[in-house]
Amino acid sequence: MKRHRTSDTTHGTTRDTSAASVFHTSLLCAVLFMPLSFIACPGDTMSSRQPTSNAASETNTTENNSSNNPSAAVIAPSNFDGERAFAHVREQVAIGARPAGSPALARARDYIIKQLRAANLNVTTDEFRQPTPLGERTFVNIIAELPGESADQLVIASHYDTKYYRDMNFVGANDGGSSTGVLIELARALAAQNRKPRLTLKFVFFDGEEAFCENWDDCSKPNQPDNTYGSRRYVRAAIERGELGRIRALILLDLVGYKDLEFPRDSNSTSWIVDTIWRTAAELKHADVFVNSEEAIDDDHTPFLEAGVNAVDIIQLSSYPHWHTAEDTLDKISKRSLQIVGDVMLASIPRIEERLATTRPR
Ligand code: 1BN
Ligand code: ZN
Repeated sequence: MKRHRTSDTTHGTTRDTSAASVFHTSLLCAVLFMPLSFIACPGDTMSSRQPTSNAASETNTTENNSSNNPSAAVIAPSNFDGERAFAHVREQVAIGARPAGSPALARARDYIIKQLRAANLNVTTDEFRQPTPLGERTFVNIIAELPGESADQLVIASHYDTKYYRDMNFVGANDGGSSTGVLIELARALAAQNRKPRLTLKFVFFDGEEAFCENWDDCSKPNQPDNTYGSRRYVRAAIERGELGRIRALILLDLVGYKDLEFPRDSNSTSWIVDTIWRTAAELKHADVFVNSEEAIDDDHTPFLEAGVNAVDIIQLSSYPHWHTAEDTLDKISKRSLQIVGDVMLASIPRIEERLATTRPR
């Protein structure tokens, strides 16, 4: 595994975010002032944080297509609720350690599926067996679908397993829990919006991201890594169905809830997607979180990249001091961090869809 840091930044100040109530006010205002959508709604933190120069700066870049659709440059109010996301993380952590194949992971799965169905999403599971260094194991990916104007897919994903340790109670509040909580809430928020997505959104909860052996590659063999079991299965199944070309991009979330949130750019990820997300984060005044240092990360996006699919990993690894320790517990997670990630994702997804919908698939 290759990782390096090239620069550091400082952390920003805290800010109150009560997104749900803001969203209701914003929605009412947005409806009333729809024809005058450049007017910021009172109390609408998203609109009031939106610089008026966004449209101009976006149309001047090569990697966006907002010149075809000027409204794509406008960031809609966020209906992502960090409190709900945090409650999902708490429920996952309360289940305890959730390694692949365990009864605890089956309970976590039941919880996730129940939440997704309550959000009116079509939910399916894909169960499969694979050899592992500990013998053959059963894995189950969870897939929720929000149909779009096109059958082409944008996959938004997290792993929901936690790393297996023989002698450690590893509950993975940040590593497994945080991204699962954000993804459940993102799915709810997007399904609750009136807008039909341009692309079909697949919310995928990968099983078996974690290695069974101590380190990521300790027990990997050629063509048989001891990690990324669920994501490799997802890509393999799409290839076998002749549907790989339908997967236009993957947005992967991993370790997204730390109180001192800071994401480097992953240099393995598709650069225009990284640029789109980082620029959107800066417009939302989160440049202190989405920083300009670089790391090269191997994760569930790797099988997608290897298959030629655009992919990005939003991950805080080297600056998370509790990674793969018994201290990766709920007290390390903040609602505000979950809110930031949710807000940036909700604002970035339409821009990524826009670019994909107006460019030719492979
Ligand atoms: C992420 C969270 N990963 C494991 N848990 C993947 C990874 C492993 C990334 C080792 C870098 C190094
Ligand atoms: Zn891990």
